[in-house]
Amino acid sequence: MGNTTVIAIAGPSASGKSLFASTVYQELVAELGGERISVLSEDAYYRDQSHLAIDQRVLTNYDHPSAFEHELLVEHLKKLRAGETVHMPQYSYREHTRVEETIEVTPARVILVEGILLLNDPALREQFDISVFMDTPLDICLLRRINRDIEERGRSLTSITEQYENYVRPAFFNFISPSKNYADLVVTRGGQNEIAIDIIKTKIRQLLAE
Ligand code: UZR
Ligand code: MG
Repeated sequence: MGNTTVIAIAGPSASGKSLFASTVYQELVAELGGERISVLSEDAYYRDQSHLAIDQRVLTNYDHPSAFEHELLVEHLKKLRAGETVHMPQYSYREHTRVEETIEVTPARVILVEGILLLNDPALREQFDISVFMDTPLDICLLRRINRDIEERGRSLTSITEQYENYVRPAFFNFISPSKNYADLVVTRGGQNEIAIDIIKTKIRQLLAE
């Protein structure tokens, strides 16, 4: 598709998607410079909820496709392909809404996008040239999620286990796991799979050399 290659990295919550994407990105930037690669995160496209009170915001099911403004992500990918700069929203997990500031993302030869429900949406799938799925075992994801959400997202153990049973686990079986069928590449273990990271880096180097 055109002169832009979009690589999607999908998979369950806390499976290592962000780590995988940022490792690929940072290692390639150190090697080749940053102008020809950009990274987008599906989480940044959680819908704005600033019109709701905070005790209302926590009631949202963040693991359901409707929680994301996928239309905006599709629009941004199309603009980037057309050579336009976009302003990616920024999301606060503590406030459960977007913050005022946005991040400028410039068009690039290779765009990495990471998020839980990317491969579930047909309109988004059309935008992806290469799709990767992090097939990290669910128990490992849960352990990582407990540590991360306490340390980085200001959660209590009770809120994590409640969310997990009510939303995260069902979403895995209903939406995330079936979307694995759309992946070109399935990565075991997640963000620390060095061979998989190397394969994607090799592919990107090849694209940039064309
Ligand atoms: P990753 N999420 C929150 O906990 N709060 C929010 O305001 C928005 C999202 C969680 C969301 C999902 N779920 O499982 C996870 N819940 O962020 C996706 N409940 O992010 O892929 O980095 O784990
Ligand atoms: Mg993440």
